[in-house]
Amino acid sequence: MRREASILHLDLDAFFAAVEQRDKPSLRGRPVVVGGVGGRGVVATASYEARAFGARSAMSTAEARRRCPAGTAFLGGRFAAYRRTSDVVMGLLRELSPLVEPASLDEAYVDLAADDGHDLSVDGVTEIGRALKERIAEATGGVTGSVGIGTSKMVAKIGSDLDKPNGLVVVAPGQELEVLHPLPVTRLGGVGPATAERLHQVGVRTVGDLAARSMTDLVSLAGRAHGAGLFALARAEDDRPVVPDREAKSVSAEETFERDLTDLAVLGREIDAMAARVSDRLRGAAYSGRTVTLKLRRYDFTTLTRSQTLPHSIDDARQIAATARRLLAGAGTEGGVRLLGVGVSGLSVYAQGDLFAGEDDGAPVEATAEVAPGEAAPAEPVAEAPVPADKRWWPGQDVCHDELGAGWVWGRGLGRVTVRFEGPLTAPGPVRTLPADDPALHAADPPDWRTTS
Ligand code: TTP
Ligand code: MG
Repeated sequence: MRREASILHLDLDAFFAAVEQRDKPSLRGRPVVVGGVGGRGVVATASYEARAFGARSAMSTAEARRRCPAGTAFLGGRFAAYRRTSDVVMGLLRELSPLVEPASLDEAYVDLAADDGHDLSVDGVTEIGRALKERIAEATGGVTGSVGIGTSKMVAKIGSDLDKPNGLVVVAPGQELEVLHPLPVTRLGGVGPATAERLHQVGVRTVGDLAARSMTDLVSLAGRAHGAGLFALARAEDDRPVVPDREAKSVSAEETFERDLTDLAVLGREIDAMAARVSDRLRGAAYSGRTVTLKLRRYDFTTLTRSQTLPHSIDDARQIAATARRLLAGAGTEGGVRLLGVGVSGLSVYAQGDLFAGEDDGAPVEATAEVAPGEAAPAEPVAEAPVPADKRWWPGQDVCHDELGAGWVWGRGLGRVTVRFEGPLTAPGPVRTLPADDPALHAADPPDWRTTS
């Protein structure tokens, strides 16, 4: 561990939702949920206003709709806008140090010791964090971030999460255990639900409880490598360096079983859980991939991999799981399986609107934000045959109308589309309902939030 608190971790607050609120002034200060808007969609994130009602990442959108009040906006994702905002933030981090390691679109580590201009005293790094937060909010048009600074990556990351949103936590050298030990073990990276369950069963709930266990105990609970890792983390021992510009080539998850498994149904459930983890990580980094790989170690330690390349990129847990299950069925489970892994490679960055493709169940969807008095009412879905033209539009999408200007899709009924005409630099704007096949209405690029650029 370092002597100085020289590792900074930044995590933007409610990132996708914050970008939506920046670009859609009528949604500022209101509950916003970003994710799959179709019948089986999943929440990517919720604004803090929506979290107050219980909306959370990875919850089904249907559940979030039940929890959130009328007036909550449910929007699809606009990855081009998120990536552009992310690039601006990563640029600011690179001004602080040449050693910046992006961990996802909204998260990065910075090694402050790699630039000798910095005062690395506690006061010095506190000022660096404060000034950085201010510059981020200004450069992004109001997206805020939370910063943690400490002697290791683990401590910095835990710090950035301690006082969200818009937090700044500096863990002074020597104070690591005081901060760590009261926290639940699930706050440590690498303690998933299965490990947490096993730890709870033996009375380990906090990191402090974990630190009280011997290495032998932890190895018998979690296996050799994982147990040793937990032992170190509970003591705040983490000497992982900040590695600049690590570009993901694949995203994978794997699991070793305590006993060899043969039951296809049980293995199928394991695959589903791993596919969900892979999908979360892909989405967090705004990637999707075309090749799904299954890794399988048999009872006799022979290891094989099987992969399938699909015609288009995917990030959806169900599609990843379905492909991996097919690969497993092809490989066979005779004799028992000791380890399974699921990975996605051949990664590409999302195109705008791709995010939740494949989840559309054809039902009319709209952002469901309420309309202020005096504004045009949104389209009621009308009893007529669905017009394919309305499939082009999805809630939250950027559009431009030849006469009415720039705006975003507020909702689409059968054969109609409702647009709110506003942008990041305008006041909240009016909504208008148009035919979905209006030739004057076009899909558009994300608006620029900077007045000069
Ligand atoms: P997070 O940093 O985990 O979440 P957040 O920024 O929305 O909220 P906060 O950090 O304030 O708690 O993830 C960053 C973005 O990644 C998030 O805005 C949306 C996306 N994401 C998903 O698509 N699916 C997920 O399950 C999670 C957790 C995040
Ligand atoms: Mg975040």
